[in-house]
This record gives sequence, structure tokens and C-alpha cells, in this order.
Amino acid sequence: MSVVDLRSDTVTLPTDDMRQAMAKAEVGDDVSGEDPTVNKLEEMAASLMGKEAALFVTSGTQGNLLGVLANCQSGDEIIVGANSHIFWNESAGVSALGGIQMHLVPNQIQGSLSPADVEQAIRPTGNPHFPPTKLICLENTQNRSNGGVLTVDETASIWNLGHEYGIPIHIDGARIFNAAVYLETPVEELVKGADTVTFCLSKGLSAPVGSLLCGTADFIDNARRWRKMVGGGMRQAGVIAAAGIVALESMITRLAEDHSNARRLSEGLAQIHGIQHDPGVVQTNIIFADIAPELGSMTEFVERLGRENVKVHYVYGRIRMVTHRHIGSEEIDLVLSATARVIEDMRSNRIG
Ligand code: TLP
Repeated sequence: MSVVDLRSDTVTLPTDDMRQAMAKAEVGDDVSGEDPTVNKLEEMAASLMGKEAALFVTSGTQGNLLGVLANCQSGDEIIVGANSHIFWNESAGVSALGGIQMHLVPNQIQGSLSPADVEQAIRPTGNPHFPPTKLICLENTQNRSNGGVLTVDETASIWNLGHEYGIPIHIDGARIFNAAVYLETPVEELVKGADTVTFCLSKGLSAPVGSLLCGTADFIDNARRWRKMVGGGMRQAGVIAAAGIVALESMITRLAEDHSNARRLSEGLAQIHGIQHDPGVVQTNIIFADIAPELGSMTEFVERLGRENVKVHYVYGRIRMVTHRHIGSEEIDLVLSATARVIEDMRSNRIG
């Protein structure tokens, strides 16, 4: 029986078109700027985001790291959401490698930051007790906040504040196309006030590897040096960039299918007595749920579901399910029936 893997949209496999494009890719030494396929991907990315330039990087983590390192110096402080991936999941790279302190502000339920909270976190200048605030980071969609979408207005309220204080804005847009598809808004609108943005090719867009960091030409020149320093200078990287081009050309609009499958899964989960889940917070392809504590632990649930050939993640103290290209309505039905069975088993084990 095949496995239904809801752990992440990072598990998506390259499409046949991607593999063909990879096989035929024209390549060169990208560290010398001579890989035509990488150059094409970077131009496409910059143009989609409405920025001057873009840099092909190994991962979303590297894109965010370079975004921070190229905007700040050791001893500076950045403002990030308390639910942000930069804080939770990037191994404290900005602190370890950049000497940069993270100042956390709370995320709202769907991931946005309140301008009042951000303003309060901005350090007054001229006081030697304080590190200077050099960057404000947003995340769209906000993974740990139910895959929530930041609207243009929510984003603008923060970038306006940043501009008022002369502080640049970086968007971790690992899933920015999910936000754009959900809002039916051109992605450029969602990032137009941000100075820098990272987005990923290797999540719902299904490319095997890679992310793009976008910003001004000067910023990207600086980030390119940092990329070399952290070992991210790749050579004939056109082989993987070719899949990224196919991803940008053909995989964006289909993200709507992932969202409607997530909605069906969410509504089904909410019907299962013993699953604690609010469908009202689901906007894109990420679903968080809890197990009623009297039934047993979340890890037990994950383990039992695994035995039913359904893989989900236990992250941040909750169950996470992510829909993607390999999950259709048949898989959603399988997941819902397996979940109901596991919950019933757990209940009868407690009673029995
Ligand atoms: N997120 C992964 C895990 O690290 C949790 C996932 O499965 O969701 N920003 C955001 C918002 C992300 O969700 C991720 C990946 C990244 C950055 C990092 O991307 P990669 O994995 O390419 O380094």
C-alpha cells in the first residue's frame, strides 16, 4: 500500500518536465556568472518580485541567512515574529554566523505582526545599552501560524513603519506564491514595499532544490559574497535551476488545488471527535491539529497513523499536515478514515 506523506510540501518530487529540462540545461560556471540557465532563473525571479536582481541559493534557510547577513553587522538586532521560521528552524544561523540578536514580537493568529508591537521593539538610537535595530523580518505564508496569509495591507503597515524608521524589511516568502494564489493578488504586490525577499522553489512548486533571494543590484552583489563565504557558490547549477524555471512557469496556479484539498481535510478533521482543530484558521496548505489529551499523546497518534501508512509531522508541540501535488481527494479520504480509526483505537485503549 502506498504511503500518504503529509509531513511537508518539501517532499514533492520533480515533474517529468523538470527532469527533461534538467537533462537539456545549458550550463556554465555560475560562480563566474557564466551559467545561462541560472542567469535566466535569476532574471525571472527578480522580474516576478519586481526587484532589480536575484540570487539562486541552495535553500530557504540560506536565502534568509544571506538576507540577514547582507543587511546587518555583528552586534545588530533584527525583529522577527515569535513564530518565525528564522527563529525556530534555522539553527540560529543569524546569531551563530552573523553575531546578530533576534528580538521576538508576537505573531497574530494568522501570522501578521502588529505595527504597535513592532514599533515598541525598535530600539531607540543613541543609547549605548541597545543594539541597533537593522532589519524587520516578515514571513508569508506564516508556517507556524497555521500557514496564514499576510495581506497587502498587513504587510504595508510594517513596511511603512520600517521606512519611517529607516529600517529595511525582509520577507521570508518560502511560500509567498501560496499567499498570492490565496489572495488572487500578483506576488509583486505582496512584496513591493519589502527591500529583500526569499522564496522557495522546492516546496509546493515541486522543484528538487533551490530558493531565490531578491533585492537591489547592490544588495545582491553583497549577498553573493556572503553566499560564497558560507559555501553556497555552486558551479554548473543550471542543472537544478532548469527545474526552477519550469516551477515558475507552470507550478504556481496549481497551488490552489493544494489549498482546496487542505480545506477538505481540515473540515473532515474537525468532524472527528477527539481531534481538536479549527477549520476557520486554514487558508493555504498547512493544517495544525491537536489530539484530545485524554486519548493519549500526540507522538502516539503520529506513530499509530504511520502504521496506517499516513505520515504527518509532530512539530512545535502540535500535529502538522501539509497538502501538496501528491495529495489528491483520494488521499484526503484515506487520511480522514485512517485518522478516525486511530482515534477510535486510542479511545478504546483508554477506556478498555
Ligand atoms: N520549512 C520546513 C521545515 O524547516 C519546518 C517545512 O517543512 O515547512 N521559511 C519557511 C517559512 C519554511 O517553512 C522553510 C522550510 C524555510 C524557510 C527553509 O527552507 P529550506 O528547507 O529550503 O531551508
